[in-house]
Amino acid sequence: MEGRRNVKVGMSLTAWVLRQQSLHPGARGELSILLTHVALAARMIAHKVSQAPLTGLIGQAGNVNVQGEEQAKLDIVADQVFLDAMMTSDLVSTLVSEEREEPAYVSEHWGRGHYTVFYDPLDGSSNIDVNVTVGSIFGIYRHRPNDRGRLTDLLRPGADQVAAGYVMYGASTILVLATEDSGVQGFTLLPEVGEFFLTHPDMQMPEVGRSYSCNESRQPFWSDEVRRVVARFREEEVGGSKRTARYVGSLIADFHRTLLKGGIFMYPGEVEKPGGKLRLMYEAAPLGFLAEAAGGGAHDGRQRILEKVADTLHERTPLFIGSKVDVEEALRILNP
Ligand code: AHM
Ligand code: MG
Repeated sequence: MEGRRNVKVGMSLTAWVLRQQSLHPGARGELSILLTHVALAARMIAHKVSQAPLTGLIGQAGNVNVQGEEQAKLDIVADQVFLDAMMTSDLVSTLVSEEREEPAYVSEHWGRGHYTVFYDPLDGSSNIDVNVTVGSIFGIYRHRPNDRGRLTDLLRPGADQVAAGYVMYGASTILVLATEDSGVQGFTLLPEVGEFFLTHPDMQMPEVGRSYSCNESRQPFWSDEVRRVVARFREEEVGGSKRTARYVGSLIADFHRTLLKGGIFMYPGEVEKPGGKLRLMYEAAPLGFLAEAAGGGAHDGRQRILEKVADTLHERTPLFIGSKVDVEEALRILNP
């Protein structure tokens, strides 16, 4: 594919972004600049996460966010860091964060920047206190000519994203991203140098995997179809051996493993909560964009994640994401 030419392990993120831009004659470089601001936010949040036990950033802030969930101190810090990094790019008119009920930055600057960014600044933040991997997730949309920042302008299908990705704050800090034609590329941060370097070029999800990933304690709340899906993955063999269960409870850690090793991650809807837990615009859609770009699949059980159009900014969606064959198998059981 055009955008993947000359991708070399070890090249810096900055060089990769410039290389991508050079493959698109006529590009104004705006998305390139925006991606370098995402990387800046990633480096700053990585630093805050790694120092959190030393700087008093462990624990809850005492507030409840729009989801009705308690905010960790680092949720608030990461949200502000991400917001500042986007605002200083001067390229974004609208920001929608998991931590903010309303879109930010619309009225002052609408029309000046050509992009809307949806983001979850620190997903899985309940894991911070026990030093387990957390992540930031983002999805970027370029405005259409008649967009004015109305709700309907913001709520577009994930297939419209021009770039999406995540940052994983784990043993290493890894930024995984894809643009429309770049393929999925993974960069690892060298903190002493302050730069990301390409370590995972052209990531492809294995067609089938050996693990399944879901919170099985939710079983009493599932429909019979969802129970059958999970039972199938629990019991069937792949390549002569049984699948194994893997669930960190931190979406980026579970997705990253699925991207590298294959398998399926599921957060299904429940009988009383048909939308499940995860949010479409800043969790499922960016990861769906990456999964499909890596040859995998992402579905809510009835519809491709990338085709879904939300009615509200913080809408939830069931999610079945991972290896193509495994997602298709889940769909066959859900839709007999
Ligand atoms: P958050 O956005 O409030 O951090 O919640 C999302 C997290 C995901 O990281 C993870 O996949 C899921 O919630 C785990 O939920 P559960 O504890 O129900 O298994
Ligand atoms: Mg989240």
